[in-house]
Amino acid sequence: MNFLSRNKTTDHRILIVGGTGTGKSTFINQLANYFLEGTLDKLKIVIPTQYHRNVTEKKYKNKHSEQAIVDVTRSQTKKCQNYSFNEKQDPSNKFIFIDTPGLNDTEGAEQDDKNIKEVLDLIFQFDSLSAIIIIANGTESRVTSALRNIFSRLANSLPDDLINENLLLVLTKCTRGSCCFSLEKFEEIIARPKHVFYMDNQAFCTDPQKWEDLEEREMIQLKWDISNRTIEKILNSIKSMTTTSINSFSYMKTLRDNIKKEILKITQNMDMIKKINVKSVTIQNSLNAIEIRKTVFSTSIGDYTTSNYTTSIPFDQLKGKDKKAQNKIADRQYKNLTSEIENYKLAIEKLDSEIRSKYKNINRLHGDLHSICSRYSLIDELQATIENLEQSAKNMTNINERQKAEENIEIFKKVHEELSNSNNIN
Ligand SMILES: Nc1nc2c(ncn2[C@@H]2O[C@H](COP(=O)(O)OP(=O)(O)O)[C@@H](O)[C@H]2O)c(=O)[nH]1
Ligand SMILES: [Mg+2]
Repeated sequence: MNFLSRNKTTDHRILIVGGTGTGKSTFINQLANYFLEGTLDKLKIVIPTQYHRNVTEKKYKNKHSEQAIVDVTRSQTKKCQNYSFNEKQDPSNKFIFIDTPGLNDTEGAEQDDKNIKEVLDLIFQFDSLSAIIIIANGTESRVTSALRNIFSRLANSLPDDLINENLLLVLTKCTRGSCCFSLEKFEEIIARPKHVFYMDNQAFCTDPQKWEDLEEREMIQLKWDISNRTIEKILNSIKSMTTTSINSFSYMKTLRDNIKKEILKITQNMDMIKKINVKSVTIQNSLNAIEIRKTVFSTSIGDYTTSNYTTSIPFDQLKGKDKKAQNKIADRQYKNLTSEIENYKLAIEKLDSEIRSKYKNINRLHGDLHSICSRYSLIDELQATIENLEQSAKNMTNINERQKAEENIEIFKKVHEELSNSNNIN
């Protein structure tokens, strides 16, 4: 079955991802100037920056949510924002760029998860995606852990075809000559991009007052022209790419959701089994007590202080017929409890067999998912879930709540172990 039906479309949706501070917003400003024909004397600003705090284009006002314009170490984009532009030569060609929140930043894993969810939820609303542009700082040689993190989280949820065929890498703050980014490492750790581009979008990053210096201005103008030519190349390469239909995303989402449901059911069953086991132990204790009582009755030398009677008269002082009655009561209780235990055993067996079939389902679903997205790792996802649960358990002050959370973690660890041992899943 081919889930990845590919359509030609004039709406090109391009996801822009990258670590915080790599230059995503600046790249979008440069794009805006390409489409809206901005010049150094009349810059078009769609996302405010340190030197250009006002959005010049009405259409894009209030879109941005840049929080701390001067503080580049903080993630400045909280929500995904779309910036759509029509091609100058052929306005029926629409490019929709999606600026994503900078991930793995100062706000920790939980915020990253929210951000990734935000990105994926947004993608699922479209009907297609044309390309993913990874923006990385070309002056850094290594692949940052931020990029590695974002990518692995995203690639977990995106079809291989999209990553293998529609990935572009834009290295910012550099030219091809001055770039020290290791492409080899990028390919090794992330993926092989279809094309690599180099940009130094300095017009947005330097104080315009300094452009009064003629040489400085010349240099900025040169970089500006090169950036525009690079954008043209980027757009051409996007146009030449086939678009991945969103059907494959939603199918993947369904598979993932079903896996989650099965795991939830397993954990609920395991929790139930645990509770039944606790009850069984109590009943087994009562059974043992009755057993002792029955021995007492059968030897007839019972000591009422150690046995449980339904009468307060010591057993050896009871009349024959009362002894018989007591014996009968004990027998009845014994039978009831034995059948109760039997029922619990059956209930556990049923829950157990349900668990086994859920594991089988997970294996099957995982196989289907893996054939579309080889980077998907259920084990890693479970591990992350466990770490998140552990983190929140640590912050719990209520002892009961904490104990409940710890029991829950134990259960997830068991599921993790069981699935790690499954050949299909690794
Ligand atoms: N020299 C230079 N600086 C850049 C470039 N792109 C971004 N910057 C600077 O890098 C910082 C972060 O850029 P920004 O676009 O906000 O990054 P984002 O967090 O990925 O959106 C800002 O100070 C920018 O001025 C570039 O191409 N060249
Ligand atoms: Mg930004």
